[in-house]
Amino acid sequence: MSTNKFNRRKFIADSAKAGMVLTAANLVSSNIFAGSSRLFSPYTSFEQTPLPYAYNALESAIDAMTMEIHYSKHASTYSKNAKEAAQAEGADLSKPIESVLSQISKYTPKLRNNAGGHFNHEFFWKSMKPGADAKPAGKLLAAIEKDFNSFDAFKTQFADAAKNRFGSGWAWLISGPDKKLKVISTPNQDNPLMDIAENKGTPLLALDVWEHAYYLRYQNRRPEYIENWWKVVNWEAVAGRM
Ligand code: MN3
Repeated sequence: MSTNKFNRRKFIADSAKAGMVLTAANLVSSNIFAGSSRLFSPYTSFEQTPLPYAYNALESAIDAMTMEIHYSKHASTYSKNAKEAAQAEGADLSKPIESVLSQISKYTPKLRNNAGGHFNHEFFWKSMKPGADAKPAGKLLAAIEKDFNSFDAFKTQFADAAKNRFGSGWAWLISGPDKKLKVISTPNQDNPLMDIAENKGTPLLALDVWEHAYYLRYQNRRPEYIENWWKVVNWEAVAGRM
């Protein structure tokens, strides 16, 4: 384990012990995240990062053409427009995008939509992997069973949030300010890190239910997309965000 990684973990552990409220803004302002340690940062820059698998790797749930258009057209446009809007509005592009999201009410709808869109997609790609396990294990499974009664009850609640989000938006599993796990959904490209969010918290898992995410294979059958999507959820990544 690198020194940077160790220091960050130790900082987070010590801060949690001290009962500090960890917001994106105060983590970002900490020296631990300055300079080269940004390379190891769990935070999101304004730049699009490479997809962690091939376009056709998630075929059991999402076809290659959808992945390619989604990543190389839709998501790359959010990144480009977020940078453009951040520059025009005087937001600091060298800081993680989380710090902009935490005070998004200060900015225009263009930055809200595109910074949200960029963060949400970076988060979404890393929430999936080929050959995923059917369910989580360890602490994450225990926390889900505690807060939703069972893993199946959680899946039903999450799928319902995704199905019932009218129009375009996202379904989320978050850890709320009370540290309880909660299922929520957001409209458009909003997310639970935004100061304007109805339900704020740390995002653990996200599902894109915009039609561009599933229409080529599933057309109007959003529930079928959601059902198949469980096959590619990267539970290790979700657990790592707790
Ligand atoms: Mn999308």
